[in-house]
Amino acid sequence: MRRKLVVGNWKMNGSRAANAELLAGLNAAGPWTADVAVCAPFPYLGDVALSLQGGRIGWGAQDCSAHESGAFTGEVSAAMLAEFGCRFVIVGHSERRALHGESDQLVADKAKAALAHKLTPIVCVGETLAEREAGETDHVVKRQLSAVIHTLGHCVPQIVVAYEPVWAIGTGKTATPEQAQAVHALLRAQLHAATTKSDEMLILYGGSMKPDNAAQLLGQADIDGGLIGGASLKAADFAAICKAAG
Ligand code: 3PY
Repeated sequence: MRRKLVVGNWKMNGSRAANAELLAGLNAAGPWTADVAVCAPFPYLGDVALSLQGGRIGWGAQDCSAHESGAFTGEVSAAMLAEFGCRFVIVGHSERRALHGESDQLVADKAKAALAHKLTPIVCVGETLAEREAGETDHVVKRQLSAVIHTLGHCVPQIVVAYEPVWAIGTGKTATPEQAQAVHALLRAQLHAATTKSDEMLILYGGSMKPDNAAQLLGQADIDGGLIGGASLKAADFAAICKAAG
């Protein structure tokens, strides 16, 4: 039985005051049966750690460098995130793939760097609308996950996968539970071919998951939780999704 995981992806939102209010709201709303975490922008990780330490909500970042240290202006290493108590780091979000040109191999290298510092990489995969309409969904997500599987080898069971159809991000559109389940089952089969532990691995759904569609999505056999964008910025909405996962 896989325990569900709900992770908030705050993206480039928030302020110290707004975050404090949001986290106070979440601390007051839990506990939930599901595991819960928030992934905050880098500068806020110290504040987030202070607000959440000793509690049941974990935290993480939204990206990390594939490098250990050195002349990489603007980059943040996995070792630095670990120093701030991060448990998770999102890698390969479609916004980074599209806006920062991140390749499948770079995403895989970031996942490897995260694991080297005992962080759990949440590896995002997903197709664009054009790819879906061209019937390429399976090929695209398998290609993205394949780079990670080949790079991580026997460490693959230590990652969390997130299926985030690009056409459902920031558009208000959501994959139907059946559409999402079909891709999750495909990803599970791919993991199964790579590791005997595929049944224990978490595959999250992301892309406009909200309180009113969470229960249906989370009720699917291979959907083990959510990576939540906009709805993670409101304590009541995020808490409702965490409750639906329980
Ligand atoms: C969204 O739901 O918009 C996301 O991108 C979650 O990562």
